[in-house]
Amino acid sequence: MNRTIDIKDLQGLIIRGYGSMRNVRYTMLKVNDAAKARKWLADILPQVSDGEHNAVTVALNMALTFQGLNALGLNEENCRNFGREFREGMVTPHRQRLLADFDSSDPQHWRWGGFASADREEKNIHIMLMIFGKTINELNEYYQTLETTFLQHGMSVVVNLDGQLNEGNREHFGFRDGIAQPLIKGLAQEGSVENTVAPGEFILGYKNQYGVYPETPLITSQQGELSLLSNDEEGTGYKNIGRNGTYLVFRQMEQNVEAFWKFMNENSMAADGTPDQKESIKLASKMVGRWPSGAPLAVFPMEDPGGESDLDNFGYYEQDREGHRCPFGSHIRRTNPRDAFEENKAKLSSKLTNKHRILRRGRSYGEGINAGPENYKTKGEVGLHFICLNANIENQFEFIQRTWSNNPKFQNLYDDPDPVTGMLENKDGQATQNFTVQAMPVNRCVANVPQFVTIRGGAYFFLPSMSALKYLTTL
Ligand code: N7H
Repeated sequence: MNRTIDIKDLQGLIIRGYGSMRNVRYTMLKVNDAAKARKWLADILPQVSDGEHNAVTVALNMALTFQGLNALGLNEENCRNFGREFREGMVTPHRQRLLADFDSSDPQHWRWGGFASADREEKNIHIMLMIFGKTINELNEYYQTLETTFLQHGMSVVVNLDGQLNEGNREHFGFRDGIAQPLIKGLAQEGSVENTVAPGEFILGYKNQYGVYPETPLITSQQGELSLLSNDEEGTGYKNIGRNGTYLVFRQMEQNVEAFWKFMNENSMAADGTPDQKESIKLASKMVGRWPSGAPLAVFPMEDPGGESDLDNFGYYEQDREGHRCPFGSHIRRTNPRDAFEENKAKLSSKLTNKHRILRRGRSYGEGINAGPENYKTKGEVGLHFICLNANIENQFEFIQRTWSNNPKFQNLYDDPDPVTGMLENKDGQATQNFTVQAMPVNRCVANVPQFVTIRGGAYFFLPSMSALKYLTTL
């Protein structure tokens, strides 16, 4: 039996995306004085939003990198007990290959978190503050009060990244986002059994989809006020600093909206070369798997019903086993194949895919223009501050990115990586990257899909529980 989820000990971000607070600032901090930083953390702790209280005007959550734990004073042995991907970070040569961060997405060019940050001490990121505000003024005001205190406590800002939820929750290509999320078993969330996932997939210290506890960091070398932490569920006798916390993946992904819609327009013209907006939107929606309104193609195959749709209670097995509605290679079908994964029956498919789910908490950055086939010139750079939460970065985020999105052979396809997040900029040799639309009597192959998204920064973080944050102040 799983223990009841201790909502009060979770940081709020695990439970909610703070949708009513439209503005966000991600403040990446470097700790220059451990003792002062711990004092600051102790002072600020009452302001951190937990899972129980839903803040209204401003909210604060925080996460740490591996270097950050060390900089706050967690000793080498205890730091070594954290998950390997987190310890190594997002930018080892191995991980660069695994995530396919090449060419303009190469961590060499990243603005933050890349190879340069690993080498240059002043660019090391230790703590990320996630500051949410209902209005931009409320956010700025709250930020000012925080800034005054963290600067006084020996911390410096490496980078500030602002973001927001665009109107209608549309990401910059023009599609309603943030709809599909797994529901956590044991929380009062209503939804289908297929979409309800064991808490241990998203929160450390609870059983996961395999019925076991996910690998969790333990305090094996005595330090700090250990009574603040609970015992390891598996009975090792050590304290579990991971319990009620999780890992957080952050990727700054620039979106080339002009390239996206120009490609859709060029590949949807009528035989005589005249543009066809409707077909352009249809092709883009086939690539995403939902229409701009958010309505899923698996349920609305012919046209966008319009409005705003948050429909998420659907599968592919019964109504779309052949991919004629929502193509196998579309972004949402391959990042969550739901009940139709490979040749498995529905129940088994759901069981397998639920071992690779993520909680998405990202937000857009740059000015939104509500893009479409005739409106694709953005005012400056735009993109997604992609954030996801998972208990095991390798089995969840990295698995989705590598095995499902980057894989051109996904679900018996041939040269088809994820059109949104899997395309390479420079494909080797003669090979092309395509997008296949399954159809009767023949499939349509849309050839030479370019890369629409470029990685500009990123890092792996640990999102501690409220009690683990408190423990860190006692080191
Ligand atoms: Fe994706 N997009 O605008 O095309 N994503 N995504 N994503 N994504 C989703 O269902 C987008 C990225 C997932 O359960 C929607 O809420 C863009 C990464 C998953 O059915 C749209 C970027 C990863 C889902 C987009 C981006 C994922 C999902 C539909 C980057 C993981 C849920 C709205 C710039 C490695 C699938 C919705 C499900 C949905 C877009 C990144 C994963 C519109 C533009 C890096 C699991």
